[in-house]
Amino acid sequence: MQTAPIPPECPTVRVEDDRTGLDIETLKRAFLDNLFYIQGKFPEIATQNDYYMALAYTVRDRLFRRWLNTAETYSKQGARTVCYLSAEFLMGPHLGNNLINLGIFDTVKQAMTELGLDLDELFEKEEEPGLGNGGLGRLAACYLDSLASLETPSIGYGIRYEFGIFDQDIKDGWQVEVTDKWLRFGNPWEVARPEWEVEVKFGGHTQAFTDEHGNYRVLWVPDKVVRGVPYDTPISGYKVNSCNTLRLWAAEATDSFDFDAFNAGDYSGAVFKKMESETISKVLYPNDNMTQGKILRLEQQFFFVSCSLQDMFRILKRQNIAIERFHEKFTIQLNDTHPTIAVAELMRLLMDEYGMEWDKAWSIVTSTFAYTNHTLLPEALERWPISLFGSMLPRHLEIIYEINRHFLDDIRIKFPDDLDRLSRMSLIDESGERYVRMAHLACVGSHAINGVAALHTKLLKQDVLHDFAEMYPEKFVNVTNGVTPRRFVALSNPRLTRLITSKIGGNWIKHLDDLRQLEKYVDDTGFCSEFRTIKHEIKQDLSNYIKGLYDINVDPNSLFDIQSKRIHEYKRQHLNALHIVTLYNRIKANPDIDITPRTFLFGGKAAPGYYMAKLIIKLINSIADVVNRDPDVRDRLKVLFMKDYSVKFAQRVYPAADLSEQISTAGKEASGTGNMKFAMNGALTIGTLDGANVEILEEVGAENFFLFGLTAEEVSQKKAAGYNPQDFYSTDPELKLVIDRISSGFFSHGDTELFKPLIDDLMYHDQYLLFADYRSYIDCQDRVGLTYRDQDLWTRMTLLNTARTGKFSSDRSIQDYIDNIWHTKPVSIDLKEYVQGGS
Ligand code: 4GP
Repeated sequence: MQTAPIPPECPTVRVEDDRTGLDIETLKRAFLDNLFYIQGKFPEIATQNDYYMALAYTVRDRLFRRWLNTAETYSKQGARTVCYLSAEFLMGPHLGNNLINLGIFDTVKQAMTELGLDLDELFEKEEEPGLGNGGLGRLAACYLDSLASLETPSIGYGIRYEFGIFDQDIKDGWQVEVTDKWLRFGNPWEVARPEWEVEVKFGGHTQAFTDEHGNYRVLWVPDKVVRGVPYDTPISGYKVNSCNTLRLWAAEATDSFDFDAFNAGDYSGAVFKKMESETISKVLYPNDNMTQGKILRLEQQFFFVSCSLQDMFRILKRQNIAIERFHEKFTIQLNDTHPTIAVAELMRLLMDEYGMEWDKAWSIVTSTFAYTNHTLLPEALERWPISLFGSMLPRHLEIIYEINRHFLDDIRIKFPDDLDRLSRMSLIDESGERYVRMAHLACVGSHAINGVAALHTKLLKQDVLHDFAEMYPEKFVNVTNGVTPRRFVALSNPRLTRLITSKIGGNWIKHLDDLRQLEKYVDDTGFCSEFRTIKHEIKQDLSNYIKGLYDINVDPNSLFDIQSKRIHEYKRQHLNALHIVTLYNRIKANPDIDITPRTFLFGGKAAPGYYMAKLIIKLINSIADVVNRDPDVRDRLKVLFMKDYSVKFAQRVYPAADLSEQISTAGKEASGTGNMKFAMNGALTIGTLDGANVEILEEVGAENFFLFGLTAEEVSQKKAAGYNPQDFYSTDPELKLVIDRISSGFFSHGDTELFKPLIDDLMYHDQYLLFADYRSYIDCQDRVGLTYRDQDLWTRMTLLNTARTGKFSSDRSIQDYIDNIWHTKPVSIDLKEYVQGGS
């Protein structure tokens, strides 16, 4: 690559110490400098937002040196790189996390204090980039943190949605969606790189021709071209110099104005074209574990995939690496099927743009991709109607047909005369209207396929991808999810972090297995009492916060029973609600009953089009209205739906929990990651044998876990045998009373219609087996209540939970991906001085 020569008269420019220094005085000076020169303010007239921005730039400066060093080193070494393709990255606020990773949290806090500012207040000012829905997007963010911390060259590729996940308001108990304008005050963490923009084609038709060597070639003549502009965000690693990149693509019109139309007086026509192109990256689809099948969604997927692959070719070129070595340079992880069109797009680029023949291209493609499945729910399996697909991506449809032709031949050879199998496995669903099956394309085009917890991978092989497991047993691996202890312990829970570090040193933040050393303090009453005191203080903080937001008193001495995650029937927030009503009924029957005081906290968003999920929110709020006001309850029960759950808010919630509700129907939750965050922070889990709960139980020990409910196998058997929820309703008087109370309008001002859809669904279908698990759940909750009364025992159990969650660090997950799928090597980065110009 050509670099511009530096004129000889140019003076030597050192990268200033004020932009790199980590001591308190330098940080203060740099902060005031940024306030003045970037925000254009001095302290007397600066707002809290100005201060936040000035601090963000101060921290960003410190990252830049590491970022450029890292890029330069990777580039020089041509290092093998993980490309993590994901339609979602739910990053959470950057500031605190970067302070932790740079090891300057305490210094910066002190610097701010000396300037009369409160770091926690500045944190509150950060608009978090909510570019994801839930588990899948947050996992991608944890993985970027671990990739950098493990010094692994990597790029996260995704979409820079202008509007991320909606803000949630609650009005009259119902969820109301509000547009998320996260970019309103600017984003100090990103850098636009318009010089690396690419063009993405859509629609049109294809033309076959013979090239000058007599080879059959195909030309795609699109009818629309959109530009993708990359925005880069530095991703720091924990106490290493590595700083990787998250590259998000924004869509822009090729010419922001159609001047012909403009000159002809058609101003709005000219602007329309621009608007239409930019729609592609406008908004995140707000569904979790569900597809909506909208044309714009497929456009988004193809848009960011094509941009990212073209970017990889640019990198290859710059590093002088032959196209034939694409798969040696890059390993691409497909985060669910959302980026799966990459299989066809890489084929197209290799063949149509670089003239490679089919077999060679196919071998590169299948050596490059690996696919992670995140859900077993049928409504989440992506398939696109052929007609829609073909009109948007005509060349890709041809390529998919050709992949399918080869694939069906392979099946015929391995399983002769099995027509059923052919139609089950085909990339094209031909049972009615014809569809492209994206999961099948992902399986065929990848060399590795993984589920996200042991049980999930087993069920994938048994059910959803059974045929593929028979066809390609060697492709299947399990990689159990993990979460980053930097954000979810060190940053979220500084008190616990200090206590642990005072006993076992600070290495555990990087090597989470070291937490095992805490086990030796389990009989140390001094330590246990500190552990307990800390939990109490954090609960007090959350109570104060809640009081400020909702004007509700919650007692930090009560058991904090928390369920925070997306609202979904399979996650069974309504089972939790049935438990609350059960306790309430017991109090109504006997107001003097001796029960353990509890605070029930819920958090989570419902997809805007998911009626049942929204009704569950309304039900929780309606129960809260009655229970919180009833004098018979005497504050022994408190129920609160915390609105607008976000990463920022989650960081307050995990450390304050006593009990973590992980109560999905067995066989439905692929893994869960909230379950891990709660357990690390010393909450006990009440849960089914589902997803990663199984492994959490294995690690922490059955005696430190509240297990209930049917197993995945029992669930299937029950359904196969003809499950009738009314058998449970009519034989369990407590259940009957709960359902009758809700149906009678007791929680809805006498309105018997409001919750009817929910109740009828439970009475006549109960797809997620709430009634079948009700008794076991209630009995288990009774054990929880009793155990909580023995605070010594409870603390011992929570301590052992924290001590035994080392396995659930995302560092372990990433190491598994590296060892079993990516085969990358760490590249350590030496920090060097930047001196430019001069002689
Ligand atoms: C989620 C799964 O529901 C959750 O169990 C898992 O922990 C998470 O992915 C990360 O693997 N799936 C989705 C989705 O978010 O949209 O399919």
